[in-house]
Amino acid sequence: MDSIVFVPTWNESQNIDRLVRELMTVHPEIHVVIIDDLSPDGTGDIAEALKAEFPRLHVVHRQGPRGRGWAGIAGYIWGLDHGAKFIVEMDADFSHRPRDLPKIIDALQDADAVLGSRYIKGGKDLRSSTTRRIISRIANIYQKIMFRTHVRDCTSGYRGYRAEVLETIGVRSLDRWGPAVLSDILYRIIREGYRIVEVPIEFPDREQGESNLSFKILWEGLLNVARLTFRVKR
Ligand SMILES: Nc1nc2c(ncn2[C@@H]2O[C@H](COP(=O)(O)OP(=O)(O)OP(=O)(O)O)[C@@H](O)[C@H]2O)c(=O)[nH]1
Ligand SMILES: [Mg+2]
Repeated sequence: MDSIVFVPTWNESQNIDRLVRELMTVHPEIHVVIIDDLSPDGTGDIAEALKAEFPRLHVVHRQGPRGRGWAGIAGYIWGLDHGAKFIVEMDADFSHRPRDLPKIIDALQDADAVLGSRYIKGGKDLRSSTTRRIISRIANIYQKIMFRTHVRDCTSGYRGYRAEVLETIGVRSLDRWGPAVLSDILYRIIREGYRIVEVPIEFPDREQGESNLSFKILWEGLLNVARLTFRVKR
């Protein structure tokens, strides 16, 4: 398979059906992989049922403790083990718009990693909460300074990678429970000198369902960037 997009899900039963349908429509060949952590609201069952309709849909039901980070790592490894050339990750809640997917895959033709960016020309953070927009801005400035990078949207979770990049940076041996895994990946990609391209995305509020953001996630994100920068082991 050429390209996959994987979507970590936790209680996304209100979004999953429409998301799968839209992803299948926006790209005629892409394989969609749902990485669900046995969501109690039945997201995994809904996804499983959709497989009959969409042969390009795959569902991983993770056992054990849940986590956006571990689900992401499972997604990278799924793509590598299935011979994908391009591996894209995105959220299930329509903050990441399916219609932006072809743009990310196109840009991967000439890049090692592609980030959907809110902070370049044409990109927008459309969320209604000023606090959330400010937190994201500050988190980005902090990470940009710490990693000494030209990347504008370091914390974006709408991203694509060439498979060999993920293999080289050692995603198989990563162990991170939360979304901070995105920093682990970006840090390693920057350090290896890979070519990173940003494409503009609009980032609206989640359409349905409940937020997973917590103080614990923010704190872990802050700490992880410092750990990486100062090369502190775990
Ligand atoms: N598999 C898995 N996915 C998760 C977990 N936590 C969050 N996710 C998914 O990761 C993606 C990002 O989570 P969100 O809840 O949208 O986090 P956010 O964007 O910071 O916050 P909101 O948009 O306000 O909800 C979504 O697709 C979630 O369903 C988890 O523990 N396991
Ligand atoms: Mg979200």
